[in-house]
Amino acid sequence: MLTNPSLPKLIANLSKNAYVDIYKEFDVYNGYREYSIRCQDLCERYTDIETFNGQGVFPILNSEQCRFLRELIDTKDERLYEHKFKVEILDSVIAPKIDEIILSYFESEYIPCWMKYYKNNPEDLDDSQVSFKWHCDGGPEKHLKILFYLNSAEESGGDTVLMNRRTTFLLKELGYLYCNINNRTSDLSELCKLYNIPHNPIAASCKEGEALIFAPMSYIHKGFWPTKGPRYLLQICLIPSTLPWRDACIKHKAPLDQTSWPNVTVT
Ligand SMILES: O=C(O)CCC(=O)C(=O)O
Ligand SMILES: [Fe+2]
Repeated sequence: MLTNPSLPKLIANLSKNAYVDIYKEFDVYNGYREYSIRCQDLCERYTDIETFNGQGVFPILNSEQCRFLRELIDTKDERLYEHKFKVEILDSVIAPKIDEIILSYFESEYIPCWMKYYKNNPEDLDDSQVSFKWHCDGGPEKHLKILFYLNSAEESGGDTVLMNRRTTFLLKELGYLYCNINNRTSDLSELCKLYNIPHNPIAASCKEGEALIFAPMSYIHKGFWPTKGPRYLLQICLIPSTLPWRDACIKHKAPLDQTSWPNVTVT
């Protein structure tokens, strides 16, 4: 099992240009920057809500919807993998309020590329889980994650913690972000202190039915393993799309999935 790397090891493994390499890989070589501009050019919708700055918590689902989704996870319901059912669920969770926020962020249509259902139990705590250590996700610069909390952070003791854009940028420049995955740590306070980087973790502390929407390349974050009871979560990853998501999900097959968009996993 991995243990937290000590400060000297953390420093020795800083990887200065790693964030530039990620940008080059996805946005330049794989064409995501051009693609996102093309999606913007083709977009026929406009929202006049104030531009979403890349992170926020919004009340979206009611208790009935949360209970329904928790039961599907508990029973590992086979319907979760069925195309029609996936679209029905997406329809109910991508409510008009959230659609406007997403639209204002991408300035284009978007598609959910995958959705994951989680039930994390306190007793399954596993130190090697890399999402529970400080990181930014790898991918195209402009992508979004939505974490629907299907029960409250207070009830489970689990959470998602983020630091602001400035700290994230400084930790990219320092070479912590996108360093070797085994070198991630769940405590950055000492490293930040040493390099004069503001250490400002804030827990999202979502209530049941609230959604944390954030740009996972722009905000360093980590999950916090539940301590009191299971944490139920639905996580959806979004990228820009030339077509509205319903049309795209219906017309095109997803990579890695023989059936349909979006890929679904239950853990
Ligand atoms: O589980 C969480 O709260 C965060 C998950 C995460 O950061 C990830 O899956 O990349
Ligand atoms: Fe993440």
